[in-house]
Amino acid sequence: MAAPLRVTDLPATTLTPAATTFAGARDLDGDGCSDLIAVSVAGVARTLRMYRGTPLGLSPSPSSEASIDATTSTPAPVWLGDVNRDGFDDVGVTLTTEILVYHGRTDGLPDHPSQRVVLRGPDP
Ligand SMILES: [Ca+2]
Ligand SMILES: [Ca+2]
Repeated sequence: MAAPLRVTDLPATTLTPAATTFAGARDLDGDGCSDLIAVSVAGVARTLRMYRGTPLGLSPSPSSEASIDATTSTPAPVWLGDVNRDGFDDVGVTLTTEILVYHGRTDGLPDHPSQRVVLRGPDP
């Protein structure tokens, strides 16, 4: 009987740059492989990055990225499904009171969000 495989025996894939929060697995670019999306925080900069899934596994380097115009300390990415029904999965970044929506496309992430959704409007 073979010895059980330990996690530390597996080759490691290190994401660069380091990510703070992440979400997987949907297909942002529509190539049939699920992708990883991650947010990194460096000083005042918040960046959303896509790490492409491939038949050989997850790429350790981002294939596309978008800056997040927010000062929230820990923006969190979330898959939204295909909100605009164009065949590409879409990504949201949750901030304190709003969600920024990035529509998927063959290039991966667009440079800027396509929509800003305020979670709570003014009281009636
Ligand atoms: Ca993909
Ligand atoms: Ca879509």
